[in-house]
Amino acid sequence: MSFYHYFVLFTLSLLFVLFVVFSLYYKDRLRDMSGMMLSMIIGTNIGLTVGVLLGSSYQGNLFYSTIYSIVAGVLVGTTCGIILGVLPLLEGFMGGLMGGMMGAMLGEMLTQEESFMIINLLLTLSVSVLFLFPIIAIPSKKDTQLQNKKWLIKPFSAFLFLVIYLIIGNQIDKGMIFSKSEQKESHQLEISIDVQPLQFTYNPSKIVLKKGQRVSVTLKNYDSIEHDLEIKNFPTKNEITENHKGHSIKNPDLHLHAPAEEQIEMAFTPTQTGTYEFYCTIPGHKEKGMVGLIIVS
Ligand SMILES: [Cu+2]
Repeated sequence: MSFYHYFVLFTLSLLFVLFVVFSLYYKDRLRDMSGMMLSMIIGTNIGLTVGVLLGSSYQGNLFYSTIYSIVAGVLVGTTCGIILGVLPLLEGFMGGLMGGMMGAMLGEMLTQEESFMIINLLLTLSVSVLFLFPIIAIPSKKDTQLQNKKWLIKPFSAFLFLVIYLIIGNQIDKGMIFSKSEQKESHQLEISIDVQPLQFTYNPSKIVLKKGQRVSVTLKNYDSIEHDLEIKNFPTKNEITENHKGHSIKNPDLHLHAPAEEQIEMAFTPTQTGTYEFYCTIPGHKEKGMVGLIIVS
């Protein structure tokens, strides 16, 4: 989860509290239809926002993003509905259900960047709903007094505050993502394995890697015949983990093939701890000593 996720979740929680407070404050002055509309918009909007957020962050896991966003939408929608009446309750429930489903599907189809834009839009909509409460409520004596005062400045400053709030939320996140990717780059491990002429050994033959740390392995073949390096059942992140150079091998998990007096490089990220054996697949080479160990800790 990036900072932006926390920012959005914090904003949503804050909105949830505000929706409840507003519902309690205005419940006696809202007609059934008004309450239905409000809880429907609130449920749908929250469901959509959480759905887009989760759908884009957990791509390929539509089931969980759908369930979680429905729960969020239904929770917020029905809570406001309970306060406002039976029909608003049903409307809030259905709104949350539909918003969660649609949001998760939409998020699944979007990249993170695109989803952030949609989320900002949905957050703006959710905040706007807060202003709907006083607008559609039956006016009280206190309100008519208030409306005569600088009514224009209030929505304008609220809008300005919202825009600045969202921009800050986005900017801080961009800064965080940038520094994170820089860290990742500099933390890549570089390992080089030599094969000297007529030696039939890997140098070094024991390599220690860290789980989750990207590593770049270079196989340097100084011999006048070809050599390779293969590891069976080696769990890595889905990156290119084969470098055949015209060599055909049945689905190895990791394969590096270096023709005579050439070197070959490959980067991957080990995903499981354990000890793995690597060896040369050229007939006879393993037996002559072309074996080594990779320890992932
Ligand atoms: Cu070999």
